[in-house]
Amino acid sequence: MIDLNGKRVIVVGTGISGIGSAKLLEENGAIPVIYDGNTKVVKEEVKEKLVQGSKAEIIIGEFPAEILEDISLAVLSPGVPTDADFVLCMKEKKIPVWGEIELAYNYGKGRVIAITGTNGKTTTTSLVGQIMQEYYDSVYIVGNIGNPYTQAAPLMNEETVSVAEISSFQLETIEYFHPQVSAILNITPDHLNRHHTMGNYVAAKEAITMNQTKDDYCVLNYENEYTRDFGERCPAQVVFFSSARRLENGIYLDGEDIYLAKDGKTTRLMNVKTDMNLVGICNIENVMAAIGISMNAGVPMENILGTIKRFVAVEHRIEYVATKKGVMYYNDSKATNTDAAIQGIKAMDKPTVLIGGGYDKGSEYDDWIQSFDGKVKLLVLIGQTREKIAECARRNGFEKIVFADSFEDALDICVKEAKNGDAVLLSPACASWGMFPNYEVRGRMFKEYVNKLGE
Ligand code: UMA
Repeated sequence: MIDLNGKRVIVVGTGISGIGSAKLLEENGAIPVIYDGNTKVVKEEVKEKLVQGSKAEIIIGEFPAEILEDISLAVLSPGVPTDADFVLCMKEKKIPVWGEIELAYNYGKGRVIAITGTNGKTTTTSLVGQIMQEYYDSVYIVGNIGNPYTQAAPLMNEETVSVAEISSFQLETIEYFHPQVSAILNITPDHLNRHHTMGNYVAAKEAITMNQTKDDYCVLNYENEYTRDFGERCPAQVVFFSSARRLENGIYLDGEDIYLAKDGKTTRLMNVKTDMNLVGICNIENVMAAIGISMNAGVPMENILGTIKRFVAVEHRIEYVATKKGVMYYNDSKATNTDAAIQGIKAMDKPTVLIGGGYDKGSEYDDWIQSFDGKVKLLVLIGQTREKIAECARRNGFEKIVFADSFEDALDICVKEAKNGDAVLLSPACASWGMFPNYEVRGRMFKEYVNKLGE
C-alpha cells in the first residue's frame, strides 16, 4: 500500500467516483484538493457529500496550474479524458495519475475479480457477484456498475472478494491493480471519441491483465477476434468460452446445453432453456463467462449452477416490462452502443417497434441497421443522432423511420403503431447524455410510461 498520509492529492470530478475518492483519501489522512471543470457545480453541495469536518479544498471552473506545485498524486474520475490539457500538465510534472479504481485497490483488501468488455459486463458482474455472495461471507460488487469501489474499500478484510465491473475509461489509469481472476467478455468498437483509435480501446481493455501472472486467470471469448488473439499474449492462464464451437479446453454451448471441457474430460453443466432465466445469445455468453470466472475463484460448480438458476435479468438490459393491449414492452436502455443494441434485436421474436438514437459518440450504425433482419417494423428516432441514423438506415435500404421530438412523443408513436402481437423495444444504440443524466433515468421513464398504459 502506498501511504498518502499528510499528502495533498488532487481529485478530478465531483460525481460519485470523485466524491468516493476524496472521502477515502481523507479517511486515510491525505488532503484532497477537489477540482471540477463544470462551472455549474456548487461548492457547498460538494462539501455536504464529503466526510464531516472535511478539510478538502474545492476548486471549480478554470484549472489553476499553479496548484500542482505541492501535489503528490492525481486521481481522475473515469469521465475525465487522460489527454485533457491539465492531465498532460500533471504528467509533465511527473505527478502519478491514478483513477478511482487504482486508489480503491491501494486501500482495499482481499481478492479481486475484474470484469470488462464492450457488452455484457453489468449482467456478468451482477451474476458473478450473486454467485460469490451466496458462497462467501464478505463480498462487494463495485465499479462501473454504479457502486464506487472507493466506497467499499474501507469495509474490506483479507477474506473479502471484490467483484468489479471495470470500463475502458477506468483501465486507462491503473498501475498496480491486480485481479486474481479477470475477464474480457468481448471487444467491439465503442467510445472511439474518447480513445480515438480501436488500437487504444483494445489496449485499454487488455490492461485489465497488466499485473496478472500465470498464477491468475483470465476468461476470454473465443468467438471475438480481439479476445481470441489476446489469448496468445495474455499473461494469465486463459479460460476460453464459446457460443459457436466445441472447445477442447473451456466452456462452450452445443445445441441447448453448456459443457465444460477440462483435463481431457467433458461434462454437461446445464440447459440454457430450463436452467437459466435470461434470454439471448449474449446472456448465454455472460453465463458461460460467469462459470469460467467463478470456478477459478474457488466456488464449487454445484453452487455456481444453483445461483445461475435463481438469477434474474439486470434492470435496463433486455428487461421485460409489461404486456399492454397484446404488445410486449422491453426496456434495453443499457444498450448505449450498436453492438449491445444488436443483441437487443436478436432477442426479439416478434415484429418490433424500435426506439433508437441519443447522444453522438461518433459511432457508425450500419451493423445495427443490418441486424434488423425484417423484425423491425418501425424505427422511432430521438436525440442528437436521429439524422445520422436515418441517413444510415436509408443507405442500408431501411425506410420505415419516424422522428420524435421528445421521449414522450416517441412513446406515444410506439403505442399508436404497435399492434396486438408486436413488441416495443427501447434499445437506442446511443448514450442517453443530452436528453437524460444517464441510461437508468431513460429506462425508468420508459417503464413508468408503460406501466401507466391501460391494459
Ligand atoms: N469532469 C471534469 N472534467 C472533465 C470531465 C468530467 O471536471 O474533463 C467532471 C464533471 O463535471 C462531473 C464529474 O467529472 O462533475 C463526472 O465524473 P464521471 O463522468 O467520471 O462520473 P461519475 O459520477 O464519477 O461516474 C463514474 C462513471 N462514469 C463514467 O465513466 C462516464 C460511472 O459509469 C461509474 O458507475 C462510476 O464512476 C463509479 O465507478 C457510468 C458510465 O456511463 C455508468 N460508464 C460508461 C459506460 O458504461 O459506457 C463507461
